[in-house]
Amino acid sequence: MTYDLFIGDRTFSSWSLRGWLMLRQFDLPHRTHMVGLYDGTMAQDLADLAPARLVPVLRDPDGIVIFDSLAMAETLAERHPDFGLWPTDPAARALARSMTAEMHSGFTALRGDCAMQLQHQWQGFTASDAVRADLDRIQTLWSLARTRHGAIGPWLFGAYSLAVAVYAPVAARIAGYGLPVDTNAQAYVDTTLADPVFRQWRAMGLTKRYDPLPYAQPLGKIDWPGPAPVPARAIEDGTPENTTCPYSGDPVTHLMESQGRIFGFCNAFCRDKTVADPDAWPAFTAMRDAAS
Ligand SMILES: N[C@@H](CCC(=O)N[C@@H](CS)C(=O)NCC(=O)O)C(=O)O
Repeated sequence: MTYDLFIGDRTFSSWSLRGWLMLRQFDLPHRTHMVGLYDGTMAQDLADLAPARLVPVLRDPDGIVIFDSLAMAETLAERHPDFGLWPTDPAARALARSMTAEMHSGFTALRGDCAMQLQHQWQGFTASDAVRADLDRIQTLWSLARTRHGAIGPWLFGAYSLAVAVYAPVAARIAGYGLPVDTNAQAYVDTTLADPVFRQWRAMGLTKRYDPLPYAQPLGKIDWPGPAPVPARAIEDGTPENTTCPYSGDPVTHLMESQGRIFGFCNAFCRDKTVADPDAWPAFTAMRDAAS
C-alpha cells in the first residue's frame, strides 16, 4: 500500500508542502516524484496523470488520481479513519475543516504578495493593508483553535492534523518575510519551523540552487529564522567514519564534513540534504551520536 505523490520545488511550492505533510506526518507510505515547476517540464511530467495540471498530485495504490490538496486531505482521511488525520472531537473537527477550507480558498493577498520561499528571511518587507488583514484573520483562527482545542499538544488542535499541514506554509511565509504577528502567533510559527519533519522538507529543498531566484524581492536577506543548523559542508576527499549510508545501508560514495568529523552517504542528494540541516535527520544523528 504505497501512494505516489507528485510535487513541485520544495523551496517554493506551498501546496506541495501541504500534500507531503499530509502523508509524511501520519506515516502513510509514499514515493515522492518531482515535477519540473520551473524547468519547463511540468506538462510533460504530469502527462500520465490527466486531468491533473497543478501540484501536488496523489496517485493511490489502485491508480486513482487526486489532483487537488483539499481533495487529497479528504481522501486520505476517508481511507485512514483510525490515523487521526482530522481531530476526533466533532467541534474541533468542524473548526479544523472550516479553517482548512478557508485557507484553500482565501488569504489571496498573503499568497499573492508573499510567495513561499524557505531559503532566508527578506529584510524590510512592508506588508500591505490587505496582507495585514489576512494576518489578523489567521491569528484569530489560530488563537481559537489553540485556546479551544489545543491543550494536549503544540499544534493548532493539540495533536498534528490536516489543518496543521495546511497552515504550515502560512507559518513559513510569516518567517520568510518577517511579517508582523503577535507573540502567540510567533510562538506557533517557531513551533512549525522547529518541527523535524518541516526541517527535513526545507533541507531537501536547499539541495537545489536557483539562478535567477523565483519570486525575488528588491530587499536584503538575513538567515532563515528557524533553528540554526550545525555547520556542515560537502567535501571531495577524506576518510568517513561510516562505510555504509545511514539512510540506505548502501556503500558510501559522497562525503560531508561537520564539526571536524567526516561522514559518508550513498548519493549526492542524501549528502546534501544532511549538509543543509544535519540535526533534522534521525537516521544520521543516531549514527553520528552513537559513534561520538
Ligand atoms: N488548488 C490547488 C492549488 C495547487 C497549486 O496552485 N499549485 C501550484 C504550485 S504551489 C502549481 O502547480 N503551480 C503551477 C502553475 O500555476 O502553473 C491545490 O490545492 O492543490
